Amino acid sequence: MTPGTRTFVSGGNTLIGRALIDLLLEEGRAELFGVGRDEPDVTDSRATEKFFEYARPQVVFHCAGLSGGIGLNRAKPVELMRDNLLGTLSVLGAAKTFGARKLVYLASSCAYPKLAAQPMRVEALGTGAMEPTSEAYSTAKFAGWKLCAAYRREFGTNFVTAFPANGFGPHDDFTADGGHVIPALMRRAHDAKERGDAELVVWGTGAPRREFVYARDLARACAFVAEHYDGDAPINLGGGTDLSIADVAREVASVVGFRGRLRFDATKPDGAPLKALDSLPLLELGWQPSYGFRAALEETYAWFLRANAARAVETGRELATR
Ligand code: GFB
Repeated sequence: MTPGTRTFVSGGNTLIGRALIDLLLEEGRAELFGVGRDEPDVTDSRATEKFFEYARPQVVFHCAGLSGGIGLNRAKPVELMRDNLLGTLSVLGAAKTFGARKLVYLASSCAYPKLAAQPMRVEALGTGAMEPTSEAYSTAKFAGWKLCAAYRREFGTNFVTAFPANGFGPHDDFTADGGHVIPALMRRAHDAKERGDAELVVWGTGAPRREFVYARDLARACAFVAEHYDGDAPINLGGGTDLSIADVAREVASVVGFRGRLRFDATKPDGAPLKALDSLPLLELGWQPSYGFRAALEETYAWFLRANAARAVETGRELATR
């Protein structure tokens, strides 16, 4: 990708989409279209076609699609599935119609079978039942992969599918009930510290394990795949840190500075027991993660504090003008 490569990143408001836009802007490696308010509502196929007709992106990263943690997946399966299916149909269709030379579709590690052998290899996809708590969303992400494969087969389009590990970082959903484990725990540990609470509740048993990759590393991996991978097979974006949820909770509490005790609430769901990815194909292509887990957590919390302060000022300003 060069400074003149016409590029569109859908989902500029998503964790990875935003990190990817920031990366491409910082490195000046693309001529970006559809950033911020210019991004079309990709669940509206007509608006998406109109945008592609004007922007004519040569490279497309399809990161758009509502996502959330185990809480949101249990509460809003229809909205999650519908939003992801509509967006993927629109963007892949428009990318084919207007001749994008490369499209990278971001699926999700939850599309793997719940009990897949670890670390999960792409050959395991579709060989067993998915984790029930996120099955609607996971099926939509799985369908996106299959649609990419169908476009490749029928039209020879260079659409590749990437399965990222659990991402975290700035611009994530930090709501206590809707966010993924790291942002949700960070928000709750911060509030507990501010209130002087004696304990912080962690959902589930703490026993499940997850592989975490910092959003800036996932963005770098996406850009790397756009330039170096054209294969039929999907590719895992991992190489991150494999931790138990209990260890994640301890790390988050330590970074936030919450000194109380952790209480594990086993009435909340654990979700998939393990979710580590086999990312050897990506690593063998020459990509390497560049952030350590602790440093990435600290950078995320520093961003959270700035965003929180800005929001407090904004709210304060609103209150003052009432
Ligand atoms: O990150 P998470 O919500 O999603 O949960 P998944 C990971 C683990 O963290 C589960 C535990 O075992 C949760 O029980 N956990 C502990 C918490 N405390 C909390 C908390 O305060 N909030 C949350 N959310 N979890 C997601 C899918 O599965 O993986 C998404 O639901 C997406 O659709 C994502 O695919 C990549 O990792 O279990």
